[in-house]
Amino acid sequence: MTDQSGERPATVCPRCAVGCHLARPADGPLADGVAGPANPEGRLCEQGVSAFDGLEDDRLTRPLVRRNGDHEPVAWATALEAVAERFGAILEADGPDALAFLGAPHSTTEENYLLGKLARLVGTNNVDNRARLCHADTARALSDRLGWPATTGGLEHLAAADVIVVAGANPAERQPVAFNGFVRPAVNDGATLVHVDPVGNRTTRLADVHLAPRPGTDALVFDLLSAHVLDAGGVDSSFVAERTRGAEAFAAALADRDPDRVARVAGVDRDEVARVGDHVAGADRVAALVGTGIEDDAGGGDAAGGATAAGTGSGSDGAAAPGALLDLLLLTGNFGRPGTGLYVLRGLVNEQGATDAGCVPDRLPGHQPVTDPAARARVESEWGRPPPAEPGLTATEMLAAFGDGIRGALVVGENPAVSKRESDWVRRRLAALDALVVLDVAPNRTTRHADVVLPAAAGVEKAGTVTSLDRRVQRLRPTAAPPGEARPDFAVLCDIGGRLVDDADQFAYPDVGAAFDELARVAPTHAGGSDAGGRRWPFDGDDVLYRDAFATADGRAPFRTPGPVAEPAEGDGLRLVTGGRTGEFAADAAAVLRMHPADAGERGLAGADAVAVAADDVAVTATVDPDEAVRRGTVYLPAPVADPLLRVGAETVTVEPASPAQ
Ligand SMILES: Nc1nc2c(c(=O)[nH]1)N[C@H]1C(S)=C(S)[C@@H](COP(=O)(O)OP(=O)(O)OC[C@H]3O[C@@H](n4cnc5c(=O)[nH]c(N)nc54)[C@H](O)[C@@H]3O)O[C@H]1N2
Ligand SMILES: Nc1nc2c(c(=O)[nH]1)N[C@H]1C(S)=C(S)[C@@H](COP(=O)(O)OP(=O)(O)OC[C@H]3O[C@@H](n4cnc5c(=O)[nH]c(N)nc54)[C@H](O)[C@@H]3O)O[C@H]1N2
Ligand code: SF4
Ligand SMILES: [Mo]
Repeated sequence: MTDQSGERPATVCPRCAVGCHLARPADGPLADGVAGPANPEGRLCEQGVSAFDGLEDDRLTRPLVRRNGDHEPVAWATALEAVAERFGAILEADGPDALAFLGAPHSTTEENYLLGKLARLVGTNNVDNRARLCHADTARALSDRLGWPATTGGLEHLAAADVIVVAGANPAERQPVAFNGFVRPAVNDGATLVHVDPVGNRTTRLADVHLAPRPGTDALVFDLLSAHVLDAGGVDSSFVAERTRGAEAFAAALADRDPDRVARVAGVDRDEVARVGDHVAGADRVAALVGTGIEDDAGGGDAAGGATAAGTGSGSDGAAAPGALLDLLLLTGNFGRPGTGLYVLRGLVNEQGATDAGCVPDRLPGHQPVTDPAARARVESEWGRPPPAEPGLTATEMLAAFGDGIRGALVVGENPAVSKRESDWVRRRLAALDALVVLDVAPNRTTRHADVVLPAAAGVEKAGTVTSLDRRVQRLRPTAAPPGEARPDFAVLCDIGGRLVDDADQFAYPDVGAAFDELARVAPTHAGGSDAGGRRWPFDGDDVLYRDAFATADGRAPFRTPGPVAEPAEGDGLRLVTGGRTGEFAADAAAVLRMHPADAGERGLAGADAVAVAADDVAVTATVDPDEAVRRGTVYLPAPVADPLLRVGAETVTVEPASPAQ
């Protein structure tokens, strides 16, 4: 894999989980696209072409240790000794569960595997990766009901779809190469695109139908579609009989609902839902693509699942919307064939791989429960000792326990001081630790709190594998040496492991490939994968999951039993919806407030008017963009602009002309 001239090694774009191939620019700042499975014509999006831009600026180039309040550059050996000493003292005084390991959706699968192994050999399951939470509800619905928390088919299979439903996502802007390379051609070829989003966006422009439900009511919309399919005779009866469980109870629960009332609660037009239902019932193949918008915490206050002291990592009934979408696909037999199934539009480059590798508190590598005796035995035969049997804390729970039950943390490639919504609270938690060790490519607000800062190589400077949003395991190749003394996370984690665990040989790998081979021996996802470059897991299966059976105990997928329909809580003000990302690495976004022209008119507002968008005593200013694609009663701000509102948990906002005097 090289660029066209055959000279510069190509690697995988570090910017998102589509997995395009690219090479370092020959001259100038812009990366060269290289043909790969996700970008067969070598196309890149704006983010991808800038993947090398600024990479040399503002990097961590030397290990730092805090002495008398200030960070001092030290030799690697000194820094690593400091890590061993501080974590060693915590282990001795408070035991292994007083440590937290936070990784690493930017890091390779092998690096995440090492982080999980390190935590477990130290003696704790307190290991998690933050980005996992972006799609937590969808992943949970998939693993609970179908078997694997992952996209069921390949991007190229979308060519076979007759109907594509995009819900709570904006792939035209967030995963542009996948959208333009696979969704757009399918639609141009006649597939029907349905966009479910309270706010229209660039994805909507290609859609045949736009359903704009009240935020948070997607489950009701998908259930309405299922009810329509049941009425219209669109059920795939043999699929339902042979491959599922609980269809009768599901149908009975839907039959108990008054569809007019459900449509009113969801704020959708029944006839329009019926039209979409007819498309779905009449199609041979339906695929659904979902993003962060159908997660339980999407919409207003906490769009990216911020940390709260209560801990929101698990246990809620949040998977209603993805669950209802699965029901619709099951009812219509839309799994196990190309052009069907559920696609999780994952964000960060290796969100999928970090989870696959076991960088999660309740799962060993390959999504095996930490409580499963066979999985525990497989791991023990490689690691020399069994992992702890009780699931550990989620990232959110760990943060809440910082300075309390948790005394020390190793943070790999995460920036919780920014990426958690309640950042002031998070900063206090970080400051309350006895020992914070941060391994990162660049200084950020989290490194400021660290006792030890370790400089990491960036994605384009290292080897290993990452897994795309459609389960493709792809090799990274170093395109340049890391600056200064920065080293790949892999090497650093080996050094830390060698100092922290009793059996130092467990972290003596000749190369990254040896760790991949070990992962392939313990993780069913990666079994048979020593020659994995470019294939999808499971390597011993085929590209489309669940051709003949689901990966559940009896091979069947259960329907859920829908509960009663609650009336929407009608608060005052306009419902705030945001999209995109904030944080130190987010692109600049224009401060434009999109709102329905009627909502603008009621407030005496016209296009380009300056307004204050406020909740509690927090306000941001923006200019009005009247837009009929925005659901009435809802307003849309880019997340970077909405950040101050999101931080106070605003779900609804008031919009008033900005008073120039202030
Ligand atoms: N250019 C660029 N691309 C990126 C990123 C980036 O920062 N910049 N980040 C990457 C990352 S980490 C991620 S996680 C992905 C995110 O990718 P997406 O999930 O596609 O991101 P958003 O643009 O936030 O889209 C969420 C959509 O959900 C809608 N929404 C809000 N509430 C609801 C609801 O209740 N129901 C429904 N149906 N929709 C709702 C919003 O209006 C919005 O259009 O993007 C990745 N790609
Ligand atoms: N306030 C707010 N919170 C958010 C979001 C938001 O938009 N606003 N978005 C949410 C979403 S969608 C996501 S995915 C998460 C992202 O949350 P985070 O993963 O915490 O945030 P990032 O800024 O993507 O990256 C964190 C760090 O990884 C480092 N890094 C990059 N590559 C490597 C590497 O190879 N090795 C190491 N060691 N470090 C590396 C970067 O320098 C950066 O400091 O945040 C969520 N939370
Ligand atoms: S779509 Fe994603 S992987 Fe492809 S070039 Fe853009 S940011 Fe990179
Ligand atoms: Mo994300």
